[in-house]
Amino acid sequence: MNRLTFSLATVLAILAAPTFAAGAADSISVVDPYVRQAPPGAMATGAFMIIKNSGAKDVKVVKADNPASKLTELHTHLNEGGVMKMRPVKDITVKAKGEAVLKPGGLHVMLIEMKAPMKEGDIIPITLTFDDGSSKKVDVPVKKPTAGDMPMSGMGGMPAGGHDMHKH
Ligand SMILES: [Cu+2]
Repeated sequence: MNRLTFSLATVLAILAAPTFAAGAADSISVVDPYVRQAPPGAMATGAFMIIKNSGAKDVKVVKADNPASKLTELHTHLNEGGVMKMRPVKDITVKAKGEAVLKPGGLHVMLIEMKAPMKEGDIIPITLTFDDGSSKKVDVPVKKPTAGDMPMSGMGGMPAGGHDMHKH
């Protein structure tokens, strides 16, 4: 009997799930998303996109998730004493009727500990969760980095060993 009750609750929870998708996610659209193809052996890479908010209220992205890496974090780059460093951020605000730009050298979604090598054209589904609990799945294509994409000068000749986390 307990098991039946539990199962019923589970089914109801699943049925109810689409209700939670309504909300902030409805006013959010994502433009030009891409994951930068990680160099061979790199442990981590970044995902970039423009997140637009057509709603009348600010929306915060509080979490990102994806099945291709063990960890997914929201990051930004900060200039600390002339050195660009990545730092996790608690959330990313998308202003009402505005947008948040995730780009190399700035805010990004960090994919840490890739489970498998990625190649150009792979699609990585990234789920963004917003502060009201609603969420949106974005299919993000993998792109090769281009020269103009590299935000940090002077990094090109450095060996990757131990510095993967700081490479983008
Ligand atoms: Cu990062």
